[in-house]
Amino acid sequence: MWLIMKVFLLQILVFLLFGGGIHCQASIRRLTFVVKEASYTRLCSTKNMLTVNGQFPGPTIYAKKGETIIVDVYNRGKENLWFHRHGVTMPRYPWTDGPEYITQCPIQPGSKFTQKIILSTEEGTLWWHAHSDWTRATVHGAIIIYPKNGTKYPFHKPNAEVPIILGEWWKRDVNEVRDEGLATGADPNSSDALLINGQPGDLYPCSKSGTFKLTVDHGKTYLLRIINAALHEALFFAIAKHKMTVVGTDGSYTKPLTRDYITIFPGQTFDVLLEANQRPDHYYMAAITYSVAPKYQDFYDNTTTTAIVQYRGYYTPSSPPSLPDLPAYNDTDASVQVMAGLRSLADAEHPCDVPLSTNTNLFYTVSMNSYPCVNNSCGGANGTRFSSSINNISFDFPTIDILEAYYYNISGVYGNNFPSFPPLVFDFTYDYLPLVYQLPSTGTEVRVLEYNSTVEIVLQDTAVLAETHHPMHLHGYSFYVVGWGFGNFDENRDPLRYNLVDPPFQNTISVPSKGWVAIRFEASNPGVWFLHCHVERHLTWGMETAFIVKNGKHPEAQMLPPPSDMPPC
Ligand SMILES: *[C@@H]1O[C@H](CO)[C@@H](O)[C@H](O)[C@H]1NC(C)=O
Ligand SMILES: *[C@@H]1O[C@H](CO)[C@@H](O)[C@H](O)[C@H]1NC(C)=O
Ligand SMILES: *[C@@H]1O[C@H](CO)[C@@H](O)[C@H](O)[C@H]1NC(C)=O
Ligand SMILES: *[C@@H]1O[C@H](CO)[C@@H](O)[C@H](O)[C@H]1NC(C)=O
Ligand SMILES: *[C@@H]1O[C@H](CO)[C@@H](O)[C@H](O)[C@H]1NC(C)=O
Ligand SMILES: *[C@@H]1O[C@H](CO)[C@@H](O)[C@H](O)[C@H]1NC(C)=O
Ligand SMILES: *[C@@H]1O[C@H](CO)[C@@H](O)[C@H](O)[C@H]1NC(C)=O
Ligand SMILES: *[C@@H]1O[C@H](CO)[C@@H](O)[C@H](O)[C@H]1NC(C)=O
Ligand SMILES: *[C@@H]1O[C@H](CO)[C@@H](O)[C@H](O)[C@H]1NC(C)=O
Ligand SMILES: [Cu+2]
Repeated sequence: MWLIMKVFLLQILVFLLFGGGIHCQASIRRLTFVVKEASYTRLCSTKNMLTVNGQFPGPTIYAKKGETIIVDVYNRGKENLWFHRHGVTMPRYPWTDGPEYITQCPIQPGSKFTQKIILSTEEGTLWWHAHSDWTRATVHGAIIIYPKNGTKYPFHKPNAEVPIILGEWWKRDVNEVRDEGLATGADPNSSDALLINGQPGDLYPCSKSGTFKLTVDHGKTYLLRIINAALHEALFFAIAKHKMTVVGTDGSYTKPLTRDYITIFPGQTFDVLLEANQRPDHYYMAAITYSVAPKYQDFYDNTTTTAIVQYRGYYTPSSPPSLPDLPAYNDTDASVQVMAGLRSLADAEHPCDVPLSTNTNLFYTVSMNSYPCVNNSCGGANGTRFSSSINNISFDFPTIDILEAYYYNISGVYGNNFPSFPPLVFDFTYDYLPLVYQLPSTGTEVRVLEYNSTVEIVLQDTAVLAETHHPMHLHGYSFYVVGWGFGNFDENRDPLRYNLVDPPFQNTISVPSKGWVAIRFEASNPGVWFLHCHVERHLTWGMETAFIVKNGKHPEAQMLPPPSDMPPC
């Protein structure tokens, strides 16, 4: 009786000290992110740009599996701001997930907002980035999630760990580049450089002194935590004379996969082991764009970014260091080689819970589109204006976020009729589609999912206007990638070849150019969750929608209440 009393009193004390919901957690880590302009020089020119705490790339967040971290965000910039922790599923708490007008209204200049990072099953590498305009070009950083105390990596502990953040650099302000594209209807200018850890590297003017260097000891193993934070470009990445072994992706472990190069699409992360087992020397690691350079869209960044892997010791380094062999920029077969080999670990400690059957089957086409312009006067394909869509709907952002509209029953903000099937069925990947298919409709439509429904989404690229790859990212969930292929999805034949044993568990998957992917998840995280292409200009043009996942019956299957400091709309 006494003991029960004491426990009860202790619980009251804990409640008073830490508030409800946070039980017995000794200390919650709190970080401060001050968003402000800072001046940076690259490629012989200087510009002001938004940063977090004046750092570029931004600060790395270190955490352990299952931890909750609180970030106080101060917006000292001139623009509205949103923050997203890419790949953190935020169980039952979509409130601070981040995408503009989907889960919250902006953090206005001069204001402060507290964001929770609620980690649950994620382990490995994820990242955070701004989710507004194109500011994520400079406002991003790594999230590194270590195993819990008492558990280990499912591979030999590396001697050191290194974030490798890939990005893009424009000499101009990125939002000016975006605005110019929107004004003319054209493809916005491609970046002036690709970056490794914020630096273009030796092959660009005025860049040699800043080149990122990784110093290694012969015989040791390094865990590279590679993030593609580029706005638009899918990247081939390799290290001269060294192989890489992929052991994780998107915050989830994989069976080891050894490759000469990897393809990493915008939004994805790869954990890769590098063995320093070559002759002591200097070697380049390098990244180039993978682009199918579709008709009408020949803008892509064709430059090469490099960093140096430098062995410690006494030797005469080769000059210049050797460059790795990378596939041709347009080698689509090469672009799917990692995806083709990726398997989740699927062992006792890291089980694979792929739904073996599904009760909600969705088929979403992802397309490039165009709007006509008077006298063909726009800068896009054939004088039109570029657009893009999912199931022929180009998404229109509301002015009140969908989550609050849903939670507070505000009508007229969104519709819940997002089609589960394209309105028109045709040979999606045929080269000579009628021009009338290029015009999309517009709308703010979402799809409502019952709590705990088992969902399959087949994402199908089309050749409407122009085929290309689309790295699709889902918020609130990781999903199992059960199948993919080129051409049109065949509902009779293709499901027979699904991997329902050890499919990879990802949050961003690239729909191959003129191909499809099938993903599965169980809708057990109630809330409003964004689905979008992570090629930033495609997002700007409308390639997105959202899911509303309903509450379950049980209180533990329901959304938590909003924080008291939600930014006003
Ligand atoms: C985990 O281990 C670290 C260092 O070994 C220690 O500081 C920390 O208190 C431990 N955390 C828990 C929850 O046991
Ligand atoms: C885009 O590129 C064109 C051609 O190089 C140039 O004239 C224009 O100023 C650029 N615009 C921006 C915003 O960088
Ligand atoms: C890269 O593109 C630019 C302009 O689009 C072109 O002038 C240049 O020749 C290209 N470089 C390579 C190596 O293909
Ligand atoms: C790749 O581009 C080269 C020229 O840059 C072209 O000759 C080749 O046909 C292209 N390959 C594919 C698969 O499109
Ligand atoms: C379109 O072209 C016609 C014929 O050249 C011209 O008369 C008309 O003013 C143009 N319209 C616009 C909006 O530029
Ligand atoms: C471009 O416009 C011309 C003339 O209107 C038309 O013949 C051609 O098919 C169009 N091509 C595309 C891909 O829109
Ligand atoms: C919204 O409507 C639902 C059912 O119509 C109701 O249960 C809920 O209490 C309403 N919420 C608010 C905040 O009005
Ligand atoms: C998309 O919607 C527009 C407008 O309703 C329609 O004209 C067009 O044919 C549709 N295209 C496809 C491929 O469904
Ligand atoms: C949801 O599904 C899981 C596993 O499939 C099950 O354990 C759980 O009881 C279900 N919850 C509800 C509320 O149906
Ligand atoms: Cu896309």
